[in-house]
Amino acid sequence: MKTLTHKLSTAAASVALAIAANAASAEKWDMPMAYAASNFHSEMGVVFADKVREYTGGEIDITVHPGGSLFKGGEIKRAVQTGQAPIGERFMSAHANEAPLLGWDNVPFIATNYADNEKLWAAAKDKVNGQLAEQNLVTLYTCAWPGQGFYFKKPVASSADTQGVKFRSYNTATATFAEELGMIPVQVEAAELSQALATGVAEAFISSGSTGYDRKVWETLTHYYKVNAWHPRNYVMVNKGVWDGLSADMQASVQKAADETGVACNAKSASLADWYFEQLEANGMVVEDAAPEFLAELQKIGAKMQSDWVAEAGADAQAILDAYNAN
Ligand code: PCA
Repeated sequence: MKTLTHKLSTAAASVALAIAANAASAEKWDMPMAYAASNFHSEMGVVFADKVREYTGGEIDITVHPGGSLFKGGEIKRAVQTGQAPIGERFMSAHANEAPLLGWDNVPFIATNYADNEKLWAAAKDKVNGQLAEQNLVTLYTCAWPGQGFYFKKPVASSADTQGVKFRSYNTATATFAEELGMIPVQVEAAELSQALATGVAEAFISSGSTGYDRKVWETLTHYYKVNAWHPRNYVMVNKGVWDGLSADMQASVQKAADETGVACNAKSASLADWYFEQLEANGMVVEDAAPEFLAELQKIGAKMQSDWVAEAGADAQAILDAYNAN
């Protein structure tokens, strides 16, 4: 006759077996992300992972690795394309050097608020996703950064004040912008930004209040000039082979999680934009609108960058702008 203990341990063993079987069938996905763990993009990555677990009944189990800890920002896209990581997140316009169309969200002064950025994405989405599909990537969701403005360590009223300044760029467009202002660009990942500023490798950059806050740039810099030149987007991408290997049901569950997270992430970005400026000010920085003379210079450079982008990215770029302007 079986003892109670024996019965209990048999029950425990079968539960353990069931869990093991489930775990064996669950897909474990490591998801490298480029920005700080406390950044809203990364926090939303965790929300996405939780939703995916829920909607797939635990069959896809995503572990988020923020801050470039698994793959550095600049390596994430290649890692996902080649299947070293099944899924990952990166700054889309960082890839405009390989495919100019991917700089759609980094053309100055086209979409200077969230609503227009959403409209621009609606116009760009199919073409951009088509381009990424050619690179073995499926886009799950995209999320906008707050508007981009300039950080300096002195007051700047026009390009007379920017000559020779060492400028941290994050892609080809920001490097061009800097050069047009007489600055010297050096490309640095957000994860290495504080160090680049502390060591004098860079002394200015363009970004959102978000990255200035994440990187505590008030330790080295003094001024932020609001420009809202553009709202660049991060995107969460999955390897196309991995995606095609999922059942239609699983794809739908993951896409549902992605759609919901994309909406929530953009809303969170918008709700934090002014809060970041308050934090910069609370830490001693001067935060103001760019002076009219400086802004006029930036707009002139922006117009040139827009025609350069269309020349480089071709008919698809023009079609995106036409669709955007038609709405
Ligand atoms: N922060 C990122 C990209 C855009 C932004 O606001 C960065 O500075 O790298």
